[in-house]
Amino acid sequence: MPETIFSKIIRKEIPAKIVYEDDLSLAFHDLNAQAPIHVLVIPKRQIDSLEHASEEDAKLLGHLQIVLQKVARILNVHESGYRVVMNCGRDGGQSVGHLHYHLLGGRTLVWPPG
Ligand code: DGP
Repeated sequence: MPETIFSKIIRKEIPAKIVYEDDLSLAFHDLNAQAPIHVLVIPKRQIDSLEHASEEDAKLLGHLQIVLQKVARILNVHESGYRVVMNCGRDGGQSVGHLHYHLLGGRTLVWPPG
């Protein structure tokens, strides 16, 4: 599938406020923040969406969740709490075709989401 703006962020061709990086993943602040803390955690290898993930990606997806935990600690929302969201497909509200987790925190979040 065609690459997205996130590939350019991974290659540092366009700037992003990076919170954490390792060989497999990148975490950076969302341009369109919906909460005081709103960070995206993405795999460096493009998977278009959760629907495009396979059993071979299970370890990578697990790694991304541990990265979310690290990001929460780096940004000091690990005790107050936070929400992890992954939008998938049109009805899920996914706008960028490169799988990503949203980490939202820094305020009390309502449920259910819109
Ligand atoms: P989603 O709607 O779940 O696909 O989320 C995509 C998010 O990506 C959305 O919250 C806005 C964010 N975003 C889109 N383009 C950029 C960009 O160039 N830089 C950053 N930091 N975030 C972006």
